[in-house]
Amino acid sequence: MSQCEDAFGTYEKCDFAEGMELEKKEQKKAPKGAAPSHLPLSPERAIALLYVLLAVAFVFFMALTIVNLQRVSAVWEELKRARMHTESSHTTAWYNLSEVQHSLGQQLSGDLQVIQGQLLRVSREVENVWRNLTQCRAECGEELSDRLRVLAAEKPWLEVVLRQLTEVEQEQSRALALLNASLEETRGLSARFEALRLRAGCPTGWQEFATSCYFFSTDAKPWLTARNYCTNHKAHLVIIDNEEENGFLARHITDNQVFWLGLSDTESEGNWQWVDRRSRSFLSWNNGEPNDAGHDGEDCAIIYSNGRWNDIGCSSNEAWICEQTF
Ligand code: MFB
Ligand code: CA
Ligand code: CA
Repeated sequence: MSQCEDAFGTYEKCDFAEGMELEKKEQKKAPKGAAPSHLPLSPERAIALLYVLLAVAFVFFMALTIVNLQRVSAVWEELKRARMHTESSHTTAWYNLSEVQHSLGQQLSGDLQVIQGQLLRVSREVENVWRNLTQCRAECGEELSDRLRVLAAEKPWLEVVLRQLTEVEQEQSRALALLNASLEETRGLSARFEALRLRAGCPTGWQEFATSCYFFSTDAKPWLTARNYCTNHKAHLVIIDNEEENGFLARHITDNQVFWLGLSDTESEGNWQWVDRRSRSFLSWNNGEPNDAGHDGEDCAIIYSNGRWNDIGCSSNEAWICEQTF
């Protein structure tokens, strides 16, 4: 029987030993440390790997623990800071609260004193008023009864005055009615006068055009004298408002005639003004005029037969035109 055979001829035990024997032979052949061909790792190696894994795990665990410890200590620090901050803010808040309480207490006590003072003043005033009322009741009562006595005595006189006032009021209404009537009559009279005047037209020797009457003088005077003549005849030196009026006047002037206009710049050189001091847009100056010619200047306006105007010295003797507007 071979080494490997047992009594029953099985090869079981022998197989293992044989395997081991084979293994050892293999082992001897294989390089040092290499795993047996049919096992993944040798037990030594597996243990070593285990140890290494354990070590790595331990190191990792330690690293994690350290990191967590650091975080915990950081959080702890933060908590400590927060607690300190909270405590300091509580202290501050508590201090502020006590300050506010103190100032409110002072303010309230101050206000209380003021209100007490005002209440005292009001109560004194009420007392005075009450005293005056009581006193007045006595005096006013007497005064009122005196006044009533006086009024009773004056009543007849007041009734007379009242009657007179009523009569005066009636008189006033009658006077008003008369005034209205006379106003109406005056209106009627002025309308009739107007109609008469329209029918009568312009005064004798005056020319009518549009809504005016015009007087063309036959003699010659300085500008101021001519102006006064027109004023004395309820008129004014002619004022020309438009081309039609200017043309009407020119048609009543012969070639060698000129007439004063109610236009001058005596007051302010270059500012030509009509005698009614109202500004107008219509102008009919001759070419190059007004030129204020000569040593003494020219401040009064004349009109030629062609309807053109010129400025000449106001002291010159010229004919003039008066205008009466109705
Ligand atoms: C001038 C005129 C002036 C005098 C002079 C005789 O015109 O501007 O007012 O009338 O003539 C050229
Ligand atoms: Ca002038
Ligand atoms: Ca001139």
